[in-house]
Amino acid sequence: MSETTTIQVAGMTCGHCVSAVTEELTQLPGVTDVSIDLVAGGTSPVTVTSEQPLDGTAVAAAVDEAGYELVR
Ligand code: 9UX
Repeated sequence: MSETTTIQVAGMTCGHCVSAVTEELTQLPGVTDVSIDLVAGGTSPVTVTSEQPLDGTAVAAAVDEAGYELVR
């Protein structure tokens, strides 16, 4: 089974930002794909595909670690 979770992340403005968030989220247990639709300078939807439901606290920590803001 795979789960998809879409979160909103603010503060990304370029491809390097996207890479940073992707790398952090990819390290979470069971994550198989991260897809980011960059809205430069705005709030970007981030879709995470995982083999099991994500731990919201871990997701928030990963986004924070990358240096961006989880909006929801
Ligand atoms: Mo370049 Mo993206 O400083 O923050 S990594 S704009």
